[in-house]
Amino acid sequence: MELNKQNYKPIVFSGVQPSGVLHLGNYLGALEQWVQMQDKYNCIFCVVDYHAITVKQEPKELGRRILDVVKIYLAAGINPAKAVIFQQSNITAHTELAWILNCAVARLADMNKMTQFKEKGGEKESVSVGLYDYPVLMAADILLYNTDAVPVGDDQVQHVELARTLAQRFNREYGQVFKVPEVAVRKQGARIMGLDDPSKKMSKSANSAANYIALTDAPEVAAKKIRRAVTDSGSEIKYDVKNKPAIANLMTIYSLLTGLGFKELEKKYQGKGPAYAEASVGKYGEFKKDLAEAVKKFLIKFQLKYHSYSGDEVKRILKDGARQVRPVAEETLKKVKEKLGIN
Ligand code: AQP
Repeated sequence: MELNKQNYKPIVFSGVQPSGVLHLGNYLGALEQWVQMQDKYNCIFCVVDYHAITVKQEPKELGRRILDVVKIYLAAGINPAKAVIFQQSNITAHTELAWILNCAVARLADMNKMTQFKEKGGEKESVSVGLYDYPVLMAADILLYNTDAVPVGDDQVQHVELARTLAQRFNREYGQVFKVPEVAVRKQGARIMGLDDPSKKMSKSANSAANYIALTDAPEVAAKKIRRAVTDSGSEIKYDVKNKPAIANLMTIYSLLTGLGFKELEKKYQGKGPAYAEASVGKYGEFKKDLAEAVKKFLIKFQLKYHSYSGDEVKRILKDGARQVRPVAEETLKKVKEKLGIN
């Protein structure tokens, strides 16, 4: 795709950190939505490597992971002929604008409200300043491209709201430059929970691999994770987030992978639990077995595509993506600098 050369379509921007193995939560919460959007919008999808280095990364691993994230985008169905894919650190305007926003409009009072920082870094002794500041870099990522909508999972909504606040504040205090973006969150799948603990989101940086289904997990390993996933008391398949959070989470995954609605799933598994609900063996057994199969089927197809891309192909895509987005980013940065009197 050639950005901005076609008839005008609203601009969609989003990204993923190459900070670990991407999981089903990333796919169902973000990537699947991106794929659906690429026909209707001018889509820009970034590999946000500067975000990944807010926590320590192994340099050799990081280089490989950047390419792996692109392969995941492609396997998910992002088509470089329709959407731009690029690497954040290839466009220097991101860090320049982040610094400007830090100084001109971001305030400690804004940053101290960010719940993800409290969850990820708040308790640790050695936490980078970057981790604290990364929502401002994310705001810069979004605002550089005159973004209309940012499709993200639930955990990123607060950060997109910060981007809106910073854009509005800049426009008010220095003059109109930024478009104020909307957040786009899926009704279902916006927060896939951990398989080992349904009170916490599925996360790349979880302590145990039992928390997530990595998109690169061997299908049989993934099936085993589903079979061993934590469930709730009782044996009824019912979508009830409050009283049956683990089953509701598994039903969400099942529904999104197969297209079956919650009511259909409830009906399908009605009366299929064991006679003695307390017995742990076989509890929710049939439901889990079928879900494990659905996950396996999804991964086999996904990974077939994932392994079909070469490193050189991915590098070409990133290079071409950077070529397309650079002029847009530089133009926005120029306007910002003019407003500040530093151009
Ligand atoms: N559990 C989830 N359910 C739904 N969506 C999710 N996302 C992340 N976890 C879930 C969405 O995936 C996109 C990319 O995420 P990211 O790379 O920015 O990382 P993150 O949001 O910090 O979450 P991760 O992937 O689990 O990483 P860690 O462990 O580092 O926190 C985003 O749109 C995100 O909302």
